[in-house]
Amino acid sequence: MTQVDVRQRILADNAAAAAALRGRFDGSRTLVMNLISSPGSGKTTFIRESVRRLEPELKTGVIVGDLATDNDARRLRESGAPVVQVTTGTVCHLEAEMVGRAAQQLDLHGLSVLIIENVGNLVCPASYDLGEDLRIVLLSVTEGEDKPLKYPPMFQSADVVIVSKIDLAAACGYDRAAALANIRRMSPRARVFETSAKTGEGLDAWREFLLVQRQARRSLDPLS
Ligand SMILES: Nc1nc2c(ncn2[C@@H]2O[C@H](COP(=O)(O)OP(=O)(O)OP(=O)(O)O)[C@@H](O)[C@H]2O)c(=O)[nH]1
Ligand SMILES: [Mg+2]
Repeated sequence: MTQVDVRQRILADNAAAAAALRGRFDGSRTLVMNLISSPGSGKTTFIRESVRRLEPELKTGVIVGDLATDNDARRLRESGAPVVQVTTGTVCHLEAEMVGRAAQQLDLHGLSVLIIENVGNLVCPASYDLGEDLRIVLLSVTEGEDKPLKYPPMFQSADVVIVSKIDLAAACGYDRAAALANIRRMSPRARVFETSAKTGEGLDAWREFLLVQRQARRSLDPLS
């Protein structure tokens, strides 16, 4: 087998595992999000603040992936949500099979929303479907406005782009118009939210969006 064959085989196996996982999520009617960004863009902080705003109306669980440590799981448990940490060792992304095993530790039927925090990386996670309903890509104002142009697969596959840390915009000379133009170009179908997990700016609009998404998820099901 060539390297290309091996990669295709791995992606095909992941696609099959993701399809099975999507079936489980459909069965429990859980709205599932896959959150992806560079290391340190603010995923864990954003999830913690999202959970605080969704509970108790929408019961939310979290699966969090990192190469090592359970630091993020410990931080997220402070929100009161059930959290499962996946440590990937040397693997730079989450795979559907890892998420499937982690999800066995959660009561999916009791969860309205499941947030998956992927490993901090703007490249590899783009190729791995996790059975999610929404792929959310975070871009913090400290990273540079050109990131959407440099990492096309990630931004092209985004359903939502979250611009994070906007409280730091002035301090780092963030060019908002340029960043939004680049996001629009690479993620034309994505909804965009400009947020700060420190000040709470933009998080009410994000919450409203999730309430609508959750309702749409439920109404697909004639039993709900
Ligand atoms: N000023 C400001 N700082 C933030 C905000 N969100 C996160 N931070 C800080 O940014 C740093 C990284 O935040 P995390 O939430 O750990 O980022 P992450 O993307 O989960 O990091 P990894 O999981 O390691 O990839 C921390 O020091 C946070 O306090 C924000 O909205 N504003
Ligand atoms: Mg994190």
